[in-house]
Amino acid sequence: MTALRVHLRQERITVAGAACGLLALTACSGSSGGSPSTSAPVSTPPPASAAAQIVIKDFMFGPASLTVAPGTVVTVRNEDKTPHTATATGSQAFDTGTIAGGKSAIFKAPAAAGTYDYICNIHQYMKGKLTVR
Ligand SMILES: [Cu+2]
Repeated sequence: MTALRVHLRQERITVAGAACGLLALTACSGSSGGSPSTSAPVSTPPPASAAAQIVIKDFMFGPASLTVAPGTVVTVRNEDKTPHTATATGSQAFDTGTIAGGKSAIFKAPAAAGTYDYICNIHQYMKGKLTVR
């Protein structure tokens, strides 16, 4: 009656959906009955939106407006020769510090949903917007 069991399991997986990956491997992968595919400490592979990038080029942030999930690690790449920063205004929710020309820095998006304006501290007319939701 393995077929029936597999069938039931598939239904469960379908219902469990995304939660499946978060729960321990036992819930999802123990079906083959034999060799427990251990390894892989559950470091929860991040969802697709968990990495984001801002590129600074010609004294502009690109994209000028970026939406990310809370806590997303955002890489800021400076493709200019001039140093820049990506610094949240007001809230001071994040700040890359000075990024030398050709270098990158990262910051973590705030945990709180909202819209965060940021600027380059060195060239304060450079403006960007980070939306967290
Ligand atoms: Cu700048």
